[in-house]
Amino acid sequence: MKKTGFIAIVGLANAGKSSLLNALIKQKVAIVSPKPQTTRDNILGIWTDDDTQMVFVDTPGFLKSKNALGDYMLKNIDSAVTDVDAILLAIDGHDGIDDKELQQVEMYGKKGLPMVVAVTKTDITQPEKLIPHLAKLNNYACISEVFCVSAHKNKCVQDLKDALKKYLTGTEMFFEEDDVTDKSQRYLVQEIIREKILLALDEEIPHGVGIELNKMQWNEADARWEIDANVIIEKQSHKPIILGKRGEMIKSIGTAARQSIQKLLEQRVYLELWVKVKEDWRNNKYVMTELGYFTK
Ligand SMILES: Nc1nc2c(ncn2[C@@H]2O[C@H](COP(=O)(O)OP(=O)(O)OP(=O)(O)O)[C@@H](O)[C@H]2O)c(=O)[nH]1
Ligand SMILES: [Mg+2]
Repeated sequence: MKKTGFIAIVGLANAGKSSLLNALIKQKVAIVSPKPQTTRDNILGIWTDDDTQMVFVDTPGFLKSKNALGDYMLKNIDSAVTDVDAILLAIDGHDGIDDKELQQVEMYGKKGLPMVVAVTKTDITQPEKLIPHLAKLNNYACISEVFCVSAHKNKCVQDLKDALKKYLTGTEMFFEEDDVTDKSQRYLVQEIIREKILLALDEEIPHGVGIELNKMQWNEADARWEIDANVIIEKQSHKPIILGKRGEMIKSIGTAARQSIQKLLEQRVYLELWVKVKEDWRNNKYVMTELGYFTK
């Protein structure tokens, strides 16, 4: 009989949660970028082996909400930390562990669930600087264990996974053996396009970007996927920036996205992107719903 269960990965924006999720399940299901608030929805990453099925719930980073999309993201975090067997709190250790991180420990500690802390990005952290910060975590009885990990260098990720097994409380499989996520291919394609925009453009613009898939069709004659998507932006003034001089910016975003989508689908891809303005959509529940950010 397998041990099975759910583990929520939570933490501040940019803490390295999605990178850790991908490292834990050895597959890229969640997009990653240096910009805070990259993840908007809860994404399941599923790991199944001979004796376990661990379902990790990657969540949006904890930040103050500024609009309806922010409210939606916070609701996602709340819903992730109920009905799980354990909480995996990601703390970016490379700048030290201070009040804002310790507030997270206190906040999630109140949930009364086993809590494991993953101190992330240790490949870029100087150990002698980290040690006094780690000592602060000893004061919290709500922390069951602490692991210093690096998703990039795959350091201690397996140890962390082994340790998490003991918190699983289920015995029934929740997903098929070969499932790696609950998200559809369409969702993953949209996210890849958003990731390339996050990587290509400055701070403000990507936060106001949503992706709408108009078409995703297999063309048998040409043996390729044909994908057509709208890149929704929230301000007219962002349009020339995202298009770039002679359309070069959107073209290079399209090329990067196409290459990643080809890897995902393991087939040739033809991708067309259209930039559309929907003013202030992050406060418009109708547009948000259209883009897949369901609000209730
Ligand atoms: N050096 C190093 N950088 C990392 C590591 N893990 C994540 N990062 C970087 O940290 C940044 C944020 O990573 P994400 O995984 O997107 O962080 P997140 O917590 O999911 O962020 P949000 O979804 O915005 O809350 C990216 O630039 C990653 O490449 C790591 O192990 N080492
Ligand atoms: Mg993330």
